[in-house]
Amino acid sequence: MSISVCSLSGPGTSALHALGLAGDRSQCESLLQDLLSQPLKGGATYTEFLDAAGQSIDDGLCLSWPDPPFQFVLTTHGSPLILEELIHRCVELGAVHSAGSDQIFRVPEEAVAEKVLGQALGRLTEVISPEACSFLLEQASPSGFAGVVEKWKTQAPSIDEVREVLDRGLLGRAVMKSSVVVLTGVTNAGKSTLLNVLVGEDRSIVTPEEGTTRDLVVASTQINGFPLTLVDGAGWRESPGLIEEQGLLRVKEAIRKADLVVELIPPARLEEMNLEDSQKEASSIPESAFVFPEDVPVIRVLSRCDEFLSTALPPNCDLAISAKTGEGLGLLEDQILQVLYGQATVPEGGPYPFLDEHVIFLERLVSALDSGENGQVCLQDYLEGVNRC
Ligand SMILES: Nc1nc2c(ncn2[C@@H]2O[C@H](COP(=O)(O)OP(=O)(O)O)[C@@H](O)[C@H]2O)c(=O)[nH]1
Ligand SMILES: [Mg+2]
Repeated sequence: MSISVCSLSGPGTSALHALGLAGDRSQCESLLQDLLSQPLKGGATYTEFLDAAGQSIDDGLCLSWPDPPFQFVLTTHGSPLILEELIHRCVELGAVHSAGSDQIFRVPEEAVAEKVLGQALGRLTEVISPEACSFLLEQASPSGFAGVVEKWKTQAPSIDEVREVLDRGLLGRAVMKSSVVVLTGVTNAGKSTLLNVLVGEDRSIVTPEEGTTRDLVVASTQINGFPLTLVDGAGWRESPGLIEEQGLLRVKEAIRKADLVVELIPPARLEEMNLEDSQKEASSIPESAFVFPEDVPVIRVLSRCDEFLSTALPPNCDLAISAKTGEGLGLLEDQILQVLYGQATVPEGGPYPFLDEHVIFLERLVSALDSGENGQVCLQDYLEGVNRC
């Protein structure tokens, strides 16, 4: 019998799994007579899939498939175990398990580079915003990164053209990879409240008691389509307890690795900072607590601004927010993206390398072109996964 069965879906759990039956149509139909509890109907048959003992493996659809190489596509619930059992049953009934990941949706003739196309479509399941989905779909299209790579296969690019695409790498990768933003400030500055608001759920405990947060709280969110990892931890204060001191060490370590620090300065702290030096000595937190590494950008924010009596922004703050009323939060979000990426919206229009390996490939291509080659070897090596140039 010349029937092959293969999984059309990725590994692991998902909403649905699909497998394809390819080969001679009448042979496929006779296999299905044993596999399905229902007789085949025209386009789609809702049915149980039966094992050798006639027990149901799962229920799902058997679709008569219009395009070769498949004759039929079976959909099941999303467990990899069901998929495995169904493939096993098809093999019992005479099919050959083909491990090849045949594409269910074939790429059109004017196809874009399949490698990049696959990377873009494959990552659709990972992103959590509509903006990032649109971005990936565009990168998979002829006008996206997949498209330029395809074009370069037949028309050698100029070095300037490659450099121009390479320059877009920071923004493109930002859509796929979280930057780490650490929230810092004195105790009760409102760090945990802000984290909860930005994430949209209560991840960090909030109380009026100083020293509430001790361990680091790490939470994922997205702003305007850019994924971000937010880190909240212990706040600075005079004579912290033993556990808090440990917590502060963790905050310092997190700051060292951060892409950005958002320092919250509540009105009470502002007053303290405005005291004369001689008055400060008695009670204040050491200034050294607020020294950040030079290479980590800092946004200084007046927090709890609903409690601030003046309307003028203090000179040492970039903006004012209230996590309670929501004032200034949109501005803060935009500012975070501006500082990290130079713009607050996911890029649209044109090719953007979106993986680290794209940037490495483009850097190699630039140096190949720079040394007088036409770049085809480098391009081919990248597309075939060879690590030579
Ligand atoms: N009025 C006002 N209170 C706030 C605001 N943000 C936080 N708080 C309150 O300040 C206290 C400390 O907040 P918390 O988020 O735990 O501060 P943290 O120690 O910096 O994490 C809590 O009672 C919060 O309800 C704000 O924007 N306005
Ligand atoms: Mg806290």
